[in-house]
Amino acid sequence: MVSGVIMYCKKNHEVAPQQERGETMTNLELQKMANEVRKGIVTSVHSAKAGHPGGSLSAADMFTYLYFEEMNIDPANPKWEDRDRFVLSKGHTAPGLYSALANRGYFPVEDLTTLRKIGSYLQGHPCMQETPGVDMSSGSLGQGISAAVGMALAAKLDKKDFRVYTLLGDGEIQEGQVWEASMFAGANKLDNLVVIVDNNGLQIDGKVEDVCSVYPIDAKFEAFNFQAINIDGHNFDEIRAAFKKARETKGKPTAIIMHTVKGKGVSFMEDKAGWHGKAPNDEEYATAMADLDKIAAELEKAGEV
Ligand SMILES: Cc1ncc(C[n+]2csc(CCOP(=O)(O)OP(=O)(O)O)c2C)c(N)n1
Ligand SMILES: [Mg+2]
Repeated sequence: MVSGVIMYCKKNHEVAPQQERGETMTNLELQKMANEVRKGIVTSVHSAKAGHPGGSLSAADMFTYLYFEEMNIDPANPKWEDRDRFVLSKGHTAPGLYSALANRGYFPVEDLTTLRKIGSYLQGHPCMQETPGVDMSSGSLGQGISAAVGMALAAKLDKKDFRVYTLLGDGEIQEGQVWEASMFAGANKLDNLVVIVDNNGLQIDGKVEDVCSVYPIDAKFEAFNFQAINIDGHNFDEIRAAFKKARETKGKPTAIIMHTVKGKGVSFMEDKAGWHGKAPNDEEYATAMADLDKIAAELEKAGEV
């Protein structure tokens, strides 16, 4: 099992597209990989001395599932015409996307420490011209979902089978553009589109319900003619089942509302709005990595039982 995970990490560009692999990773392997993705997030943000760890860590399990199990992609051919597309609408959580892409073999994991540095292809927000595997530039909240809807419509018009996934923050869905895009997706029956909302409950200034409540999220998407599915975003069984249901549902797009913990995996960052956009100092970095090493050891032990 472990060697399988290491293969994903180390052998860049040697993993077959998802369609050829089928469901290949166990929950334990996914958990181990998500923990590696979290290490990459913490390491890159620490190295940059800036960036957004909280919302990257809450979505780490989702990034892992998308890139290692769900999407039909080929790291050796990032521009493959028929690949599934992913748009990180909450672009500030680029460290999460970059860590998943690096671990999946799009570029070396070692390059994560160049995050936000001058001349690096890993800028603070995703740039499709610079970074292999990034399908859409993003960062201005609310806009990514519109691009994703356009891609899903293009697939339909071109009679292509690829699917489109987009990840939004729960604070982000306060943007009006999100609902304009959703109305269009529902009206056009874009069943090749999955909108994922990272419902970690926090935005920059505190709780989403205190700043401007976004609840209920599922009923809002249903009103826009989506299928809405609520899941625990840290549970791979629930993630797997939601995507299966989305793939099987015809005639409407799916919204997956995943309940998560902002900062998940790093004890002192969990559920703290203060870790939305702040880098750990050297001491905090050591604690964060110790937390993640502990989780890795527990997962290793679980595999031996
Ligand atoms: C249009 C726009 N307004 C403001 C910002 C600045 N900004 C970056 S992240 C953020 C909060 C986002 O919160 P949420 O969507 O909940 O993200 P998460 O909790 O997943 O990090 C804001 C206001 C932005 N990037 N774009
Ligand atoms: Mg949030």
